[in-house]
Amino acid sequence: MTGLVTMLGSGAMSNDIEGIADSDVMLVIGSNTTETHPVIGLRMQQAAKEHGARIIVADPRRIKLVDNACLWLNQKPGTDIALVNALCHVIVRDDLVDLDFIKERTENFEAFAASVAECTPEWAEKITGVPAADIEKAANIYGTADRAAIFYTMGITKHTCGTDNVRALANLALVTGNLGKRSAGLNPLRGQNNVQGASDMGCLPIFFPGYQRVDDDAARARFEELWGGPLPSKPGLTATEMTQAMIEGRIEALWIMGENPVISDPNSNHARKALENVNFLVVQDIFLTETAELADVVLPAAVFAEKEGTFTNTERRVQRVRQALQPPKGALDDLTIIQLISSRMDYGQELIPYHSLPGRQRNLTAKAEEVFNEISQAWPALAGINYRRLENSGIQWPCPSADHPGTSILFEDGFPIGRAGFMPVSWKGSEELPDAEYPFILTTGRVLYQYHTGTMTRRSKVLETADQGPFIEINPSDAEALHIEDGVQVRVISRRGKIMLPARVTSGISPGVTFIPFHYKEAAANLLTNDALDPISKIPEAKVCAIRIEAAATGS
Ligand SMILES: Nc1nc2c(c(=O)[nH]1)N[C@H]1C(S)=C(S)[C@@H](COP(=O)(O)OP(=O)(O)OC[C@H]3O[C@@H](n4cnc5c(=O)[nH]c(N)nc54)[C@H](O)[C@@H]3O)O[C@H]1N2
Ligand SMILES: Nc1nc2c(c(=O)[nH]1)N[C@H]1C(S)=C(S)[C@@H](COP(=O)(O)OP(=O)(O)OC[C@H]3O[C@@H](n4cnc5c(=O)[nH]c(N)nc54)[C@H](O)[C@@H]3O)O[C@H]1N2
Ligand SMILES: [Mo]
Repeated sequence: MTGLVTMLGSGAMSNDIEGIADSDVMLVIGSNTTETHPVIGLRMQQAAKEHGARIIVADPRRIKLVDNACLWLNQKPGTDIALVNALCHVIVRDDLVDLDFIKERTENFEAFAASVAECTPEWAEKITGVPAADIEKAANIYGTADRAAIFYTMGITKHTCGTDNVRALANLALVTGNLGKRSAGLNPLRGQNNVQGASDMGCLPIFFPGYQRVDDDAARARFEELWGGPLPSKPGLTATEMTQAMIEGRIEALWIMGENPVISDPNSNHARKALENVNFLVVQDIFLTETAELADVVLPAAVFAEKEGTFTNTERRVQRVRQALQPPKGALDDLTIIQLISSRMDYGQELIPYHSLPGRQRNLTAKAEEVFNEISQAWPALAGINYRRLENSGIQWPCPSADHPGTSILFEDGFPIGRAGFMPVSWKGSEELPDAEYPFILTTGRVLYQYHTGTMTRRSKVLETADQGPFIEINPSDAEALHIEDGVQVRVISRRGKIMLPARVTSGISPGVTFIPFHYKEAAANLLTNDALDPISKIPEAKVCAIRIEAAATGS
């Protein structure tokens, strides 16, 4: 049996952005869409205002999209499985299931139905804090819609139960037949501009390009032939597993390209210690970041506007990027840097045969095109795409042949590996929960004006002026009990670290729950967060840890 999540291993949207306009219902869960995917957020708002689409928001904070929603499920962080299983419970109980779809395209329905039999809305209310009546209402709205789409992002995945959260959502889409049709689907909105392209290319320890597993002998044989050499058959470590490996001295040298883990990794004190334990650290970045400051060698890279290639966006659309500027003196595009280094290692020139030689900027386009042609040989889903076809607009994969128009909606003609299996999941709490000493839940995330560790956005005067800097959201009742007023400095302490920052007192967050954006090095949320990992995806639990809050005027 193949689970839908395995088929969606790519993490891409099953549907397209254009289809948002015609959705009847959108369940937006763990995604602050208007701030983190503003273009898509705007489409959702338009769909609600102009086409009467009904939006259900499931988020522990009153995000802006709640203004356009018919229902806000204000759940406690880390309780999504209970919530989603209860939605499925009602849908099965009230016969809102799509039986034809279940019979023709899925398997394991009986086991799944049995697994949600006990997940009543009343049970879920106790765990999530969402009134049972609202869960009934949400299940009814989603379950009776013709075209219901799910959108989710980090509020779902950044948990020790992140994989199971996604499986629960996949079950919900399957049981209502909301896959393989327009304006529906299961839609994780990808984060960075080209994170989709990076995962497509195999920037994951278990995959060659195109999600072909390194431990699959047939796949490996194809790549060994294409690349003309032996390849490892064992998956490597994920970035998050590397932290522990560095602490234990199992990693001697590390080459970091375009990441700033000193600020972005959970439990930063631990992450910094790990990086300091590496004998030889190379950082390749466009700026001298906090991580680059720890490096033995810093390789200055060119920015996106200074290079050639393609970006693949969240709806699987492959698009050309063209050089608009020359890089500053000393900086090179990432591809050329990699080529220069590999040509000085064992590889020699032979295995990196892109015809334009390293360093020759003039030939960047030719070189990037050569790489692209190799990609279309390596992965059948891109076989039909080439630079000529990308000249004027992007193409959505899979695009298996030169006359194929690309695919805006996945699974329209069925699932690639036969039937999709329901994957029953059961709720269990987050790894670190509040107690007497650390009584609040901290969840973390983003704001509109800043991008992650701020290396880029914090250099922009316009953004820095518009943004209000670090803050912690606290419910008014908690603030009152702690004698904290809006705007005053507070000290926030977890088992791993402490920071100082101003309080933002708001009823947009529930009692007992707090939120800190992780952009600010002067009040780095990740000094507090928990680095416990999801056992399957190895994603850390950035969205739930336990903290204590003190008025900064008291104690030391
Ligand atoms: N302005 C801006 N835009 C960005 C980025 C940025 O840094 N700045 N980063 C980009 C990247 S790489 C990514 S991955 C995306 C991330 O995009 P999002 O996932 O939308 O961003 P976050 O703010 O991390 O979290 C989203 C929401 O999850 C909610 N949440 C927290 N815990 C839970 C929970 O347990 N359950 C549920 N259901 N919700 C929860 C938070 O309240 C928050 O509103 O944004 C991308 N876009
Ligand atoms: N507490 C908490 N922590 C989180 C999250 C959360 O929700 N909560 N979210 C997590 C998520 S989803 C993400 S994606 C990470 C992001 O974490 P990071 O990726 O570490 O954060 P960025 O600040 O985006 O770092 C990207 C770096 O790439 C550099 N760069 C930009 N363009 C180029 C280029 O063309 N070439 C090279 N070589 N470098 C370039 C930038 O200068 C920057 O230093 O943070 C994670 N950390
Ligand atoms: Mo991300």
